Amino acid sequence: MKLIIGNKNYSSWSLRGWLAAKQSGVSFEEITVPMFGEAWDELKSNDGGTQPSHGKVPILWDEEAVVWDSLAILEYLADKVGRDRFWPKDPVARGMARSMVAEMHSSYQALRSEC
Ligand SMILES: N[C@@H](CCC(=O)N[C@@H](CS)C(=O)NCC(=O)O)C(=O)O
Repeated sequence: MKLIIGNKNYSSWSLRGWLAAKQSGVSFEEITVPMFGEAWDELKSNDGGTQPSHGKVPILWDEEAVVWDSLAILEYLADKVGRDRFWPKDPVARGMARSMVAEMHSSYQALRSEC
């Protein structure tokens, strides 16, 4: 398994994918790409197929599977190793956890851009 990420300090999306991969317990190769600036633009336009979707990180490769969104990565890994590693067992807590994740994933774009 191979995870392509940016700088974990500046890319919370990358951190989310990395945390999911760590939490899965599956060993993986971590590939950090330089983000932003000319090198990043060059990599995105000339990447040899590591950026399948939209030129963003994180991206998880697992054999023939490629998953390019942090929440999709978490769900892919939950399917792979067991959902109890990722989500609370209690249905009430699980509902709250899913709500928090969905809200974070779909919202706060302006705040994130500002920060
Ligand atoms: N919805 C995606 C968002 C990914 C995303 O926006 N990644 C940023 C990380 S800072 C990125 O790669 N930005 C680079 C760019 O837009 O050129 C996810 O959850 O993985």
